[in-house]
Amino acid sequence: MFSPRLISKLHDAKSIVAFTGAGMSAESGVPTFRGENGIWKKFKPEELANFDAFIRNPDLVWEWYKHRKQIIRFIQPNPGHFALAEMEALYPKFAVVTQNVDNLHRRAGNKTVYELHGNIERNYCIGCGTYYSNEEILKFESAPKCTKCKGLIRPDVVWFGELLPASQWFASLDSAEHADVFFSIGTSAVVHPAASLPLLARHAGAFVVEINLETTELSNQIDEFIPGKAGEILPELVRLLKDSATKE
Ligand code: BJW
Ligand code: ZN
Repeated sequence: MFSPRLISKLHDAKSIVAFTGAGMSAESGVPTFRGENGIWKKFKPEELANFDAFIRNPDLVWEWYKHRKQIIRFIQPNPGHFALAEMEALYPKFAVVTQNVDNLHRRAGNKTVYELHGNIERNYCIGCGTYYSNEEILKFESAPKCTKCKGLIRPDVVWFGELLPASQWFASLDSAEHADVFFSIGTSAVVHPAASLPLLARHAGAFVVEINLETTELSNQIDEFIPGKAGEILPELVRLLKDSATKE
């Protein structure tokens, strides 16, 4: 499953980046966005994942996020997440750069996690910026309002047309530019600017590996494509790395 070239690159590597998308959490039971089982088969992204849609129909957007928040509350990290947490301990520099908003990488134990599209467990008032936890607002049937200024409360996620959080973006850029091996895992790599990171890393010298159930636009522009489930491939890879470390 793993080429000798990849194993040798991982053996020599000092700095690793795992860039993840919705496919990373699919085996935990979080629906992906696109494709056959994608959540956007049922809802159009332009109706829900942008600020204008929220202002036009806050209750509909709230209903959609409430549904997803409730899914995320009751799921667990999968073996792929735990494998990335184990991998972090094997390298001097290791960063998870995630497009996911589900917080599963931190829950699995990864310490350096950059969240490019926010975090669905946080919410803030669009009027005064006060933060609210899910516990405080999940009881509401319709879009919750701020207790201080009556402004609408939105999830702290990045919608289309919005800028990515600057600190997370620049830290991700920096880690991509300095990565020896860069994994792109479970993402269709169509949403920019996040999707530019794998090729940016490659141009900066990283060995770029994609793990996905199916090929993407990225697949023929990188060093190695590994077909299959992240939750199966990553634990196998970590087992191999640990075995080779103990034999040295
Ligand atoms: C498995 C698996 C298993 C399944 N194992 N694999 C042209 C060029 C550049 C940019 C643009 C452009 N036109 C428009 C834009 C801007 C836009 C954009 O990129 N649009 C494209 C769709 C064209 N980008 C933006 O608007 C961004 N902001 C921005 O650019 O700011 C500058 C700006 C300012 C003002 C005006 C214009 C620009 C913001 C993007 C925000 C994205 N937000 C979302 C929603 C987050 C909140 C929420 O969760 O509700 O983020 S959209 C959605 O897509 C979500 C995801 O993070 C993101 C990426 O999806 P991902 O993770 O790749 O999931 P899928 O479902 O697509 O793929 C899953 C993959 O997993 C598949 O490949 C499966 O095969 C695989 N898989 N099971 C391994 N077990
Ligand atoms: Zn407020």
